[in-house]
Amino acid sequence: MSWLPDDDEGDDEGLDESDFRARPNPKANRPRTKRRPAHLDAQVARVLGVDRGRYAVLVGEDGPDERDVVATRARELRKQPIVTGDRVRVVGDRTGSEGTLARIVGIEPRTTLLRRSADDTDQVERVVVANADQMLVVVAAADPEPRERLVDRYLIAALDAGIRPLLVVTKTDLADPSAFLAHFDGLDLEVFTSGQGEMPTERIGAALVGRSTVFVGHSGVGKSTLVNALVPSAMRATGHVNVVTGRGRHTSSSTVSLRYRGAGGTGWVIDTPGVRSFGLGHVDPANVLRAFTDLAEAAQDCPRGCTHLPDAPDCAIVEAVAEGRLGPSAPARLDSLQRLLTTFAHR
Ligand SMILES: Nc1nc2c(ncn2[C@@H]2O[C@H](COP(=O)(O)OP(=O)(O)OP(=O)(O)O)[C@@H](O)[C@H]2O)c(=O)[nH]1
Ligand SMILES: [Mg+2]
Repeated sequence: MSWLPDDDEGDDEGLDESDFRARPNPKANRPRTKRRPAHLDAQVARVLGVDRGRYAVLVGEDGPDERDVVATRARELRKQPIVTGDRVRVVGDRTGSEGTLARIVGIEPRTTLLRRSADDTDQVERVVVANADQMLVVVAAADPEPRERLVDRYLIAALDAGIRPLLVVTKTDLADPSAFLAHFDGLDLEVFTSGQGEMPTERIGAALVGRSTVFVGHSGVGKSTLVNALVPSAMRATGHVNVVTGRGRHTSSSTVSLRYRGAGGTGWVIDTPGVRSFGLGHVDPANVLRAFTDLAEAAQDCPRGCTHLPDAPDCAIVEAVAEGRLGPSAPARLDSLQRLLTTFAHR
């Protein structure tokens, strides 16, 4: 008999009489956790996607027996989010044959966790993706109109999570993105431009090698279109943008991880659904500052509680930049930092 039910959805409905009889302490609320098997034969797998309690996982990655397996989650993990990009321990039937289900019994420690909240005051975080080390922020030059504050939000979330941001402006066949891009001059940010018939798949592909890159952006900006160009087997559905509202149709409804295979090597691409808002309720602004290494160092001489904004009294960063101590590119970087902090403060 298995100690754990196959399905994660029920709470205690999986218990039967024999479970109760076997309880060492009938009054204990959670006796079963004590009897949890060690799962010595568990295998580490990569979560590729999640759909209504079922997880598509990749077992034996890069080995001769690499295969896609469908898994459920063990009951003891039912309160923990398991998301695309997670590395999990699986037991049970891992053949991947039609109709079989393996079971996830543990989550490996995460290197990064990209989170968002529904809105900025909401402390409840939703985990978007685990273990990504890059974020490609996708924004359209037009249709839908680009909004720098939304890009700022993604950048803040990335810097907070310790994820390296990249930016791509799509639909350059529809509008010239130069004025929009000027906003991001002061950031250490690799920028790509893409248009119909001239997608920079090789350049973007080179940036994907050896990394796990999550594609984020409003609905309709062309995330899935890019993913399909980079991973031809992906066949992600793409949708039209409503001509009246200028909004996308939320074509992609789930987050999936796909393998990029390019001339220079392989990487992971994670396509996400466009979201209307990317709340920053959980972000610590200190992490944003930390991403601007030299400015963060200067900030050590700031008064306690310094906001580093232009009107902050005795801000050591502002002074160091004004005195030219941080080099010629520092003013632009300070502008960017202040913009991000302002976006954050007014959230
Ligand atoms: N003109 C033009 N249209 C593009 C370009 N890239 C994508 N599109 C179109 O934009 C529409 C939306 O593209 P998708 O790839 O579905 O956008 P998405 O970001 O995945 O949207 P969601 O899945 O809803 O979040 C489709 O009709 C694409 O053909 C481009 O460079 N130029
Ligand atoms: Mg999509």
